[in-house]
Amino acid sequence: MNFKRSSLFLIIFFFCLELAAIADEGQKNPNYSILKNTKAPISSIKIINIYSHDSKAFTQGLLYYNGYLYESTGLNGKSALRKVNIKSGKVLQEFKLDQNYFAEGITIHANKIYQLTWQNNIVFVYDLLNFKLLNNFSYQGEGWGITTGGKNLFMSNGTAVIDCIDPEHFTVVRKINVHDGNTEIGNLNELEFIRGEIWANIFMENVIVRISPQTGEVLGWVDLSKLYNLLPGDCRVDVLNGIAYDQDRDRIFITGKLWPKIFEIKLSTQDHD
Ligand SMILES: [Ca+2]
Repeated sequence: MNFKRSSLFLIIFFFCLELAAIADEGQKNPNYSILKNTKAPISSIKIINIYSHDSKAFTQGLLYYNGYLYESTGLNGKSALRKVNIKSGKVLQEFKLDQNYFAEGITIHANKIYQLTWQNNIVFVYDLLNFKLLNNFSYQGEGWGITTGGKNLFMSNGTAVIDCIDPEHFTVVRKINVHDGNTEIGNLNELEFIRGEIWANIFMENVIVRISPQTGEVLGWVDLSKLYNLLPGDCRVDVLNGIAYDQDRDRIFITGKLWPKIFEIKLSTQDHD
């Protein structure tokens, strides 16, 4: 009994050490290794505004729609769909999921909200206005991020493949293999469709990759490592996760899991108008 207990303790101890090492590596070494080898342009960022964000929100999906942010939070028992006031960070409307579900990315298409789940293989479809559950579809594999290109949806599952999805039946129309030159880019997480490109943050890294929806080719990188310096030192934060885009005012919002802030940013080396 004692042996079993001490073995268990040792396993937990080393697991925690490993987690701490990973987190520490992420903080100390913000320059993702691909950035040393890529031929695609690397942008840094300018901070335009800083807003409050619920530091208990384990953000898995973020989007902007008609003046509000919509957010999906994960973890079993804490998963929810939220409508949020940008300036105050206050939650204006919320639907809590059953504890069996771990929510992931969200997108809005045709006045409906699509919310992925991580390993439940199910996407929930809600009415945009009242968050009433309208429908659901099942899919193969894990659900990570989702966004809309207008006609079709784009969905990530943690690999280097983004599925292009027909929103009517939630079936895969085609697959997009994401690559930077000859290097496959995996761990694609939260997504946003921005100026005709798919932007994805990379799980456990402080970078966003800009992807051609047509070819999967990497068009550029955004280095977001400076955001960590702007988070309060005493708060417990998890990884960067969450990109939202206001097309009307060309505003980009970034946050992370348990981050107390949402940042409005611009690229400091704009390669477009
Ligand atoms: Ca998003």
